[in-house]
Amino acid sequence: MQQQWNYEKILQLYDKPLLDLIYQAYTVHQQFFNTHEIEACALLSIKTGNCPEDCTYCSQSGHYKTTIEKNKLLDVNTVLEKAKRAKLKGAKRFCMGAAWRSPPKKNINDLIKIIHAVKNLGMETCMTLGMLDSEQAIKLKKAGLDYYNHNLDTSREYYPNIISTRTYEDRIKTLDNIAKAGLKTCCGGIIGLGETKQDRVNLILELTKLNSTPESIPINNLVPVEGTPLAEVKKLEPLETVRTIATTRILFPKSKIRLSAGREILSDEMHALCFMAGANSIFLGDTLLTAKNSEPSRDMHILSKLGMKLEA
Ligand code: SAM
Ligand code: DTB
Ligand code: SF4
Repeated sequence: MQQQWNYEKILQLYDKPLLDLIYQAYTVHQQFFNTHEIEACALLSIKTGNCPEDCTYCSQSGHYKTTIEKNKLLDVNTVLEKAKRAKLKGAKRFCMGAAWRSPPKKNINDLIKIIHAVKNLGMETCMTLGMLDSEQAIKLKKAGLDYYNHNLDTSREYYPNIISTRTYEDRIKTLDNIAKAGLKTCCGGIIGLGETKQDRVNLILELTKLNSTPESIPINNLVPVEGTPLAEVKKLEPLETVRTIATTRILFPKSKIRLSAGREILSDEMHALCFMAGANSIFLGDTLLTAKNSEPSRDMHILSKLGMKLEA
């Protein structure tokens, strides 16, 4: 847990003149990372739709009428083929997501087989399957899982406007179970949910209060989905994304910060600013879980224009 931060100190950083903030973040970034390299992770939805949770941003919630194709848990060979393709394209970690409140008992053995198969390719594995108790977390760790993604999503104050079926404390409990099992934590949030600047600052503050510092911090920009309550929410000013990333970089100098969902609508120049502000990880591939991602050929072109490359 980081002790020295409070709301006022984080707000002071967040509110700095933008170029000073980016400069400070870049200076911190240079101390711990090669700033010319970006980590590439691939994403696959291994169980899609009919989720009992009511996350107001999500295409997969059973509470809303969206047009996604729903799927039961994919079989191990289908997952393996997708992982092989992702590896060939340069992804070093394979992240698998499932639309569950928590992984059902009957699926645990299949999940273990999937972890073994992807690990055998020499890839790192990450899963995001909803809430975990300590026994589930230990089983996944024993199977060889490297990372578990579970986001706080937004500030504690704004959270009740976004999700009612699981609490902030439920999320923190899962994050504790993940860390205690020895899994690496991937934990961040979404911006552009209609939250205020204060909420973005408070989300970052909440991340500093976790018992275990996340190794990976995804910053998702809302991808608005027709049929969900947030489909028409007012677009976030793009430079707020840069401020959020830069502030997070300064507070978490050693964590990977992932410019996650919502890159498709960001310009090449915005990508450059986000990388300068300290983002050093992306999802590479045509699709995220259900939404379109930025085209891989475009990503490679942006990196080449910036004199950057994918992490080996
Ligand atoms: N179902 C699992 C859970 O929520 O715990 C894992 C998958 S869920 C899709 C993982 C994260 O993706 C969410 O916590 C949220 O931060 C992000 N996400 C989901 N839908 C999104 C959207 N439409 N736009 C941006 N980010 C989104
Ligand atoms: C995370 O924070 N972002 C990823 C990953 N963790 C699993 C998911 C983004 C989902 C974007 C919307 C979609 O594809 O449905
Ligand atoms: Fe379910 Fe995850 Fe979507 Fe929430 S974000 S509705 S838990 S799939």
